[in-house]
Amino acid sequence: LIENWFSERYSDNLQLSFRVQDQLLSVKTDYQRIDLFNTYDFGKLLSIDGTVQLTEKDEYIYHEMITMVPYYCTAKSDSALIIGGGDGGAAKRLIDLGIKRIVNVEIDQNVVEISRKYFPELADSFNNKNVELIIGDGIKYVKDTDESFDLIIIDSTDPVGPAEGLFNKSFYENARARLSDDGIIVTQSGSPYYQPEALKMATKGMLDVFSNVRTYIAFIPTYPSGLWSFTMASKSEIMQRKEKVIPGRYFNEDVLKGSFYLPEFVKNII
Ligand code: AG3
Repeated sequence: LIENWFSERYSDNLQLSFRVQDQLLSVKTDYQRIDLFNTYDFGKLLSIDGTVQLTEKDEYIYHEMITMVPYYCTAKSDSALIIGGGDGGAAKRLIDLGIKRIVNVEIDQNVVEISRKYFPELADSFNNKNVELIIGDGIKYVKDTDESFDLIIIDSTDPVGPAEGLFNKSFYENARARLSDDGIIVTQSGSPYYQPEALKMATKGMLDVFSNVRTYIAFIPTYPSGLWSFTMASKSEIMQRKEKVIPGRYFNEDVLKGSFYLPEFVKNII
């Protein structure tokens, strides 16, 4: 933190900086370093290992897109598993979508505690009767559980450090075994511009295990380049649900269709 600016480094020669009022917290946990800032333009900002995870102002874009797109692409979604997502933002949208059984497996208890204190509107989802919060390793959880889910949502950090094991064939194989026949698994897959390897890893890993894999994109101003990718997969053909689309703040019927239309350079990665 230099002169009250927090910066996320994209490369040796480029970073995005947020001017901050103050730093609220900095902790080194067993898994990662977590920092929290009060920024001028985006409200509270949570970073993990120097990378922006969420801000108060634009978290809705990421959280709507990682939940609502796959939701409207499944025939039914009675149950969902979230891996990561310790802030509660993804669980919150799944509750709003009416999903009755939500299991959220977060590896780092500190993320949950910090969110409870600083992002209570998000973490409040962990008090909902439909949500079961498990502090544990998602990779191990998909191996050990015998429950199956209509939606599996991987709301992880970038594929370096603790989240690396969430982007490979062996993880996707175990996750597939926990997915119902028409279910969908989705992962955040990085910035196509600055992190093409993340998108490549997710696509390749899912294609190793699933016959249907689709990439979609969203505009997220606080993430590297602003252009963000998500990759989803299913055992069965992916089709839009026959149900009226209820808009969020970013997501709507047009976004549901349009987010699958990819720029040529993105198509060339996958
Ligand atoms: N998880 C995805 C964050 C990835 C951001 N990467 C980066 N800034 N380099 C977000 C957690 C919100 N639930």
